[in-house]
Order: sequence, then structure tokens, then C-alpha cells
Amino acid sequence: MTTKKLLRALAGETQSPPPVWLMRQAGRYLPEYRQIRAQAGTFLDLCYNPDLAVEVTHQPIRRYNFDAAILFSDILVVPHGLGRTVSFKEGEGPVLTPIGLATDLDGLDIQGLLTRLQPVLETVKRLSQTLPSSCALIGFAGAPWTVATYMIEGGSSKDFAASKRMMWNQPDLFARLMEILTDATIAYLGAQVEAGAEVLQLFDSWSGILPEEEFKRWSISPMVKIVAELKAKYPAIKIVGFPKGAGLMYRNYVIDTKVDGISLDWTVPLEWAAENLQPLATLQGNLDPILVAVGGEALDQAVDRLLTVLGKGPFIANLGHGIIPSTPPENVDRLVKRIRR
Ligand code: 1CP
Repeated sequence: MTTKKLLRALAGETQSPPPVWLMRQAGRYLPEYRQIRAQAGTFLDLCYNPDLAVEVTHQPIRRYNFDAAILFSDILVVPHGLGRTVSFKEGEGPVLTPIGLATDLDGLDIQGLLTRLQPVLETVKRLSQTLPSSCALIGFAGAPWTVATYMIEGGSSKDFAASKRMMWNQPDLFARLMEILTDATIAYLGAQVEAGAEVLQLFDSWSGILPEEEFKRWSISPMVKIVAELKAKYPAIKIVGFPKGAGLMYRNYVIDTKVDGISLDWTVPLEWAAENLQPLATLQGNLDPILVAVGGEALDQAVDRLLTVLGKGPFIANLGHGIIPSTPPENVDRLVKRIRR
């Protein structure tokens, strides 16, 4: 049996204290990240520079000795790897050339994907050779629906109207895009496993904006295929799903996809999750990231309640979404010490 706490949790073991890592644990709240970021050039230059990407992945591990490191990259390297134009404008978020026509899909370079993403795979390989022996390596990708929204909207969105319009008005075009993204995700995650990733997390950050039927069709179904194909090829791989905002559909998601772990956003009621989800999968989450920025006793109390309610079963302490840039690093220290107390 492995000594890595994260892998033991994902194998169904209950541990006290539970393993802990945080979404966006590498990033702008850390001064040492901002320094590397400034010397890297653009954000994508950082993602494609194995020396620097390895360094920023290690930074939070050095500070907090987390039980897992997550590959430093972004979900939008997949559209970039397929040949779309992707850039990150300072303070504005991602900018992509929107997809709207069948000819846009004809231009997607599926054959070139893994060649273009070779620097990211090199980062995974170097991480698997350099992380502390107690620290598990998490690879990741965006789920097809969430990546599709960025490709169709051309960036972030408030109401996802263009994505929903394509979903309902051009169903064949939308289905073809989703099929390409599903296959690209499987190929990319398989390559991460070959490079040394021990756990894979799929971020479906915008699954919560889909109505019930569309959630089943475009969040759950692609994930069923992704999990089945990766597990058929790599039986030991552990997979965590994060269908943010799924609400009551969290249960359908866990049952249908057969994920090993399920990452909960901060709105999911803890007792409901302990009763309805924890018998089926290892739970991960779900502190409100703003609470970590706030710190103090409000944070301590939330941590204690989280451990009391979810700590009786297989559990990974984490946040309900990524750390925000204004978080004081000492609050993260307080959080980790409280969990490990
Ligand atoms: O200049 C910078 O430093 C840019 C900030 C930044 C960072 C640090 C972006 C831009 N991405 C990342 C890294 C990142 N992104 C990681 C690294 C590993 C870690 O967690 O430490 C991961 C796992 C992601 C995943 C990601 N990117 C998601 C899924 C998780 C989530 O936050 O919901 C999404 C939606 C993105 C898109 C993205 N990347 C960056 C921005 C500003 C955005 C847009 C977010 C939005 O639309 O609200």
C-alpha cells in the first residue's frame, strides 16, 4: 500500500488528519510566484516553460508541505494545442478567437495536440522525479463542456448565451465540437499518466449553468467516456471530478461517471454530502475561498465543522474553488496547521 495520503484517501481510506491540498495553490497570492511570473513573459510562456512551471508547482509544496502538487498549467492549453488562438490579457482573463462555424472545427489540429503540449508533458515528467515522496502528483484538464464555453464565447462569460445558442441552434456542430474535445482530453490525460501523473482532476467549472437534461448530456456523458477509457488503459489511475455548481445533480454525476473522488463547491451542504455522496466516492472540498482570504476564527470554525462532518469517511481537505489572489499566505499556513492539528 502506498504511503501517499492522497492516494490512500482516493482508495477509500479514512484518515485523521485527512490529506490536504488547495485548488490554485500555485498562483498570484504567493510573492515567489509573482516573481517567476514577471520573468516568464506571458502566462502561456510560463505554462510552456518546464523549468519555470516545475518551479512554481513546487513553491506551495515547499511552503506548506501539501499532500499533493497539481501540475502548473491551464485548462486552455487544450484549445491552444488544437491550434486555436489563446492569450491571457492582464486583468481581463483569457481571450480566444470564437468558434462559430463548421469550418472552424475542420481546422482543429487533433494530430498536432500532443506535440504542441510536449512542454507540459515534460513538466509532468520532471515533477514526478522531483516531488517529495509523500506528495502525490495531480494532472488535470478542463471538462469538455467548460473548455467548449471558452472556445465558443471567446473567453469568460456571464450568461454563456453563445454556448447555449450553439448547443440548441446548431446541435450537430456543437456535438462535433464536444466529441473532438472529449477525445482530445482522453489523449492529453493519458499522456499525463504516461509522464507520471498519479491522479487526474477534471474541472467542469461551468457545469452548474446547465439545465438537468443538458447537464446529463454534456457534463455527465463525456465524463463517463473519459473515466471508462482512461481506467481501461490505466487501471491504477485515480480520477477526481469537479462539476462546480451541480447541486442535487452531484449524486447523478458520481453514480454515472464512477469517479474515485468528487470535489465539492462551497454551496454543497456537508451533512447531505456525507450521507449521499461519501458512501460512493471520496469527498474533496469545500471551504469557501473567501473564507481563507478572511482568515481568523471564522476560518478556524469552518475548518473544524468540515473535519467533524466529512472526516468520518474518505476525505481530502480542500477549497470549494480556487484560492483568490488577495489571500494572505499566512492564512493558508493557519488553515493547514488547523487541519493537521
Ligand atoms: O497571470 C496569471 O498568473 C494568471 C492566473 C492564472 C493561473 C495561476 C490562470 C489564468 N490560470 C492559472 C493556473 C491554473 N488554472 C491552474 C494551476 C494549478 C493550480 O491550481 O495551482 C489550474 C488547475 C487552472 C484551471 C483553470 N483555468 C480553470 C478550472 C478551475 C477554475 O478556476 O474554475 C479555469 C476555468 C481556467 C481558465 C482561466 N485561467 C486563467 C483565468 C483568468 C481563467 C478564467 C477564469 C474565469 O473565466 O473566471
